[in-house]
Amino acid sequence: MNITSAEFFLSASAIKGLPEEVKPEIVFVGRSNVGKSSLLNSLCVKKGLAKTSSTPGKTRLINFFLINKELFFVDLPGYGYAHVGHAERESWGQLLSDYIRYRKQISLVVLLVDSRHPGMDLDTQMMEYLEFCGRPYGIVMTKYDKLTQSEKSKARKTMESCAANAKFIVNYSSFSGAGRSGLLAQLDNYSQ
Ligand SMILES: Nc1nc2c(ncn2[C@@H]2O[C@H](COP(=O)(O)OP(=O)(O)O)[C@@H](O)[C@H]2O)c(=O)[nH]1
Ligand SMILES: [Mg+2]
Repeated sequence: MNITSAEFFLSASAIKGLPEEVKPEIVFVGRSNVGKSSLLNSLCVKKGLAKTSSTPGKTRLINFFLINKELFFVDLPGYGYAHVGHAERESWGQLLSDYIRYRKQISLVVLLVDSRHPGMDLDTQMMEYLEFCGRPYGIVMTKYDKLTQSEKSKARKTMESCAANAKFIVNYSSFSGAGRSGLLAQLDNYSQ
């Protein structure tokens, strides 16, 4: 897909505040600080669309961005920050787990995983939860520019073995834009 317009639509702090418009929703989820806001800004080529921060755990809202006036990109709260040892469902937050489970308009979940740490417990648990909910999902390996050549192939192999049911795995750098066109091509399949 080609992104011609991207605008902030609304933030919701509870299920009842979600948009009433029925449009396909492509959802972005991952640990806090994984690079989600940077990825959204880089995908939409719009600095400051999603706020980026080096302080993890600050965003507790579901943010909706209207793309090409016809679908939403949805920025979910990051998980894994101040994880206090409750059931994993609770550690992700009720809002996040309910939204993923019950929101009818979701066409795809994009799970962001830090390239330097593939196969972390919370990410693996999120994949299990997505499968339990019957959600199609793809993986984006973020901050790929931080890896050496040998780390890249190793990380990729680890990810392929623990994400066997993912629709795709894309290596991404928001700094260089590497992976952007590959990811947009994948999203095309879920945008209507
Ligand atoms: N090297 C590198 N750093 C990144 C990349 N994407 C994000 N970061 C850094 O990672 C930190 C967290 O990014 P942010 O987008 O706010 O993460 P979020 O919490 O998942 O939304 C920031 O310091 C970013 O500058 C990337 O592709 N490469
Ligand atoms: Mg963010």
